[in-house]
Amino acid sequence: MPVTPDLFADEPMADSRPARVAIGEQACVLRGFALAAAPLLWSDIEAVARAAPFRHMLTPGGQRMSVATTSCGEWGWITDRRGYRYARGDPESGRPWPAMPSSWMRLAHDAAAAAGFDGFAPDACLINRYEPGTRMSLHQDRDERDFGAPIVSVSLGIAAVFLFGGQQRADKAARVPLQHGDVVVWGGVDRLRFHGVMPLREDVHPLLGAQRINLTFRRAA
Ligand code: MD3
Ligand code: FE
Repeated sequence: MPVTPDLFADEPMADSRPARVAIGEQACVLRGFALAAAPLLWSDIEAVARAAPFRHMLTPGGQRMSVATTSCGEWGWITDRRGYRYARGDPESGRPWPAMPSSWMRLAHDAAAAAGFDGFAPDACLINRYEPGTRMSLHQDRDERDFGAPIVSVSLGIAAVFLFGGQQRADKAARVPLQHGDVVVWGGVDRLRFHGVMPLREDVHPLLGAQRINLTFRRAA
């Protein structure tokens, strides 16, 4: 068989609209939705991290998280020996979190709308940094006041395998590959499903290097 190099293996689909792939009744992947925005997102992330550096927070049980985190927006997600919660300021600096860029807010709003959730106005963006070997174990997101709002997640950098479980921790989890530029929206009946991320494989991304960054947009308060 002739070996034909696939010139377009890493290119977005030529089709103008990114594919919308349902992974639950009210959860879907918008493939490549953030691809065009990625270079600006990345330079904004670097600016946020200069003002509020990535850090490995402690779980309430005293374990250092392998994922490094920071936040922007009115509220930031934190954890320490006192518990998981949202805080108005960065506990490391005592200053407010950096503002959420308006282009990020628009992107999150438009992704939510494309998934059927109108009027999403996030007041928090948690920024997770994964290096090769880093994982996130199965958990639910329940620190937000109102579970009626969806959560929008943007994946950048090295690809990862997302674990999408059920309402109970023991429910079998589906494996969803997430690539640079993919956006996932969760809401309604899927809002409290258990989820996690498989250990990141060793790889180098042309824009971000040897890491994966995940932005999660939330309505915290
Ligand atoms: C699924 N982050 O920060 S995407 C988290 O890739 C988190 O960094 C992962 O889980 C990451 O809490 C996964 C975000 C996500 C957020 C909320 C969800 C996935 C969700 C709610 C229900 C189901
Ligand atoms: Fe989560």
